[in-house]
Amino acid sequence: MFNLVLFGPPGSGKGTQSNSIIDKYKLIHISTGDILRSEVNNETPLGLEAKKYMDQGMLVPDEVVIGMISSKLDENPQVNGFIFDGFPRTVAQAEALDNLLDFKNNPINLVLSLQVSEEELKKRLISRGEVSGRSDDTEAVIVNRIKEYHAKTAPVAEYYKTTEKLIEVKGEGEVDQVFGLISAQIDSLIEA
Ligand code: B4P
Repeated sequence: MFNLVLFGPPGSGKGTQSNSIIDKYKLIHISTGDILRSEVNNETPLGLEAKKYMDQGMLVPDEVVIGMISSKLDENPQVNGFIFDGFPRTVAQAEALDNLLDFKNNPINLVLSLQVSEEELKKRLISRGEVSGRSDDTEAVIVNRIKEYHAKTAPVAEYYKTTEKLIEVKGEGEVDQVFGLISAQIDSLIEA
C-alpha cells in the first residue's frame, strides 16, 4: 500500500496533479475540497455549515473534516493506497490522519509539497474564478485563503519534516513538467 499526501497552498495544483497521479498509480483520491463542495451543492446539513467557512476563505472545523476522512478510509478497505489532496490542513488533522493510518498499519509513505509563488497562486485562482464561478475564487476571499494557509496549514509542513517524509517539488511550469517531478519522487520510493 502507498499513501501519498499532496501538500501546498491554495491554487498550487493539488487537484490538477491528483488527476494524473490517480491515472498512473491507481490510488484512491480523497480530496476534502471536492467532498465539501459536493456537500455544499447537495445542501446537506454538513454542506450548509461548511459553506459559511468556505465562502470566507476559512478552513472548515477539524472535527468535520476528520470525520469525513475516517468514513472514506472505511469505505475503501482493499486498495493500492490513497492520495490525500488538501488534507491535512492543520497539525490536528495531520495527527488524526497518522492515528487513523497507524490503526490500519499503513502509514503515510510520502508528503509532496508543491512550491508556487504567491503572485502565481493569486493569478491562477483569479483566472479559475472567472470561468468556474467558484465562490471562494474572488480576490478578497483568495487573500483570506492564503492568510489561513500561512497561519494554520504551513505548520503542517514542519510537522512532516520531523518524520523525514516531506519532499519539496517545484509546482510552477507546465502541468506535465510538474507531474514529471512528482512521478520521479513516487517512482524512487516504489522502486526502492
Ligand atoms: P481545495 O479545493 O482543497 O483547494 P484549492 O485550494 O482550490 O487548490 P488546489 O491546490 O487543488 O488547486 P488546483 O489544482 O485546483 O479547498 C477549497 C476550500 O475547502 C478551502 O479553502 C477550505 O475552506 C475547504 N477545505 C478543503 N479541505 C479542507 C481541510 N482539510 N480542512 C479544512 N477546510 C478544508 O489549481 C488551481 C488552478 O490553477 C486551476 O485553475 C488549475 O487549472 C491551475 N493550475 C494548476 N496547475 C497549474 C500549472 N502548473 N500552471 C498553470 N496553472 C495551473
